[in-house]
Amino acid sequence: MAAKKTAKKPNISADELKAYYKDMLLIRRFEEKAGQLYGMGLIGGFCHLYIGQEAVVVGLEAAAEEGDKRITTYRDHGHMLACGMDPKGVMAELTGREDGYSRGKGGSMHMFSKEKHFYGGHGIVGANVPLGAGLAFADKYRENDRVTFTYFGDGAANQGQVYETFNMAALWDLPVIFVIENNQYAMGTAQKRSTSTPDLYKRGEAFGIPGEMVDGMDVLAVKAAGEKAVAHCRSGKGPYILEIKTYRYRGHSMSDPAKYRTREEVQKMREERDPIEHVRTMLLDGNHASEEDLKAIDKEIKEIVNESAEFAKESPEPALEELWTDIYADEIPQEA
Ligand SMILES: Cc1ncc(C[n+]2csc(CCOP(=O)(O)OP(=O)(O)O)c2C)c(N)n1
Ligand SMILES: [Mg+2]
Repeated sequence: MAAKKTAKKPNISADELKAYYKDMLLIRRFEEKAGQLYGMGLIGGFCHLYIGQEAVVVGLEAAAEEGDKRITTYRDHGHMLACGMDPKGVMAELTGREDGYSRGKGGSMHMFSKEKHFYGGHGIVGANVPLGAGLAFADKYRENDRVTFTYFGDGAANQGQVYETFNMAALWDLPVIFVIENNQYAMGTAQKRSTSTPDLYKRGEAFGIPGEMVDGMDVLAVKAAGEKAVAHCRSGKGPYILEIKTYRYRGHSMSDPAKYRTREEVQKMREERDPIEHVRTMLLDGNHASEEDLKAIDKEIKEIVNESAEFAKESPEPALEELWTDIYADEIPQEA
């Protein structure tokens, strides 16, 4: 089976490029705002920011089609925004308010959207991987041509349940893309300290699952690799692995003192590999947008984010009776 490195860059229109710029900027500014609200005590509990990794989810969403599914870990705000969930509902959930996606009872790691085929938001490392294969199994069973994007980290990639899932997904040719977001750290542990064979895209070889390594700081490279993986899955050839090399700028969660890496390491990444700056430069150098155009986009995004924060602050906390709702399903769920 093929295990090739980095995809070729496709031709792209100015409008598309601007759309990716916008989508990545929305995630960046939203996460910065979430960090601020956390500092002010308006967000409690766990909160894992996605800053630095924006090109991964924006590139893959560009390769997805209506009806495709996604499931991810606790580092999930970017995934929700990229698949079109409302920033107001996400921010209201982060702040534990009634208008949040889980009515204020789920918080950062537990949001879902049936409408956008977003299946969470999971706090247990690795646990969403078999669930993702299960979603793909349902689609195979129903004989539609949907694909499931199952995201997990480099740390999760060392878990046993991942390989049990690979086996079944390959055995049954499930239409699932295993997206390993390799941000090079699992909490405070660098990948080289925890992983015997660092090329995670090769981890499917024993099961006959093809894999590819992708530059996760380049949204176009991610999109191209995503399109290839989607075509593979949709044509009935079974699962595909994308190891997407990326980097998180912030700590593992809001309570991370970040003593396991130097400031210089983070600074170097920000200065030399930032995925948003990369697209910004392409837009300006290619004369696809002026400084003024980009300023207007920045303003628009800032307004969306500020509105989401205001909305969240004004939304009430859930009523006490809500403690007793959403515990058991009232009816047997039917086809999604
Ligand atoms: C089963 C389990 N073990 C341990 C933890 C604690 N934990 C939370 S995140 C994490 C690191 C996971 O790292 P990685 O898979 O690389 O994802 P990243 O946080 O980098 O996105 C650990 C060990 C957990 N939530 N679940
Ligand atoms: Mg990681």
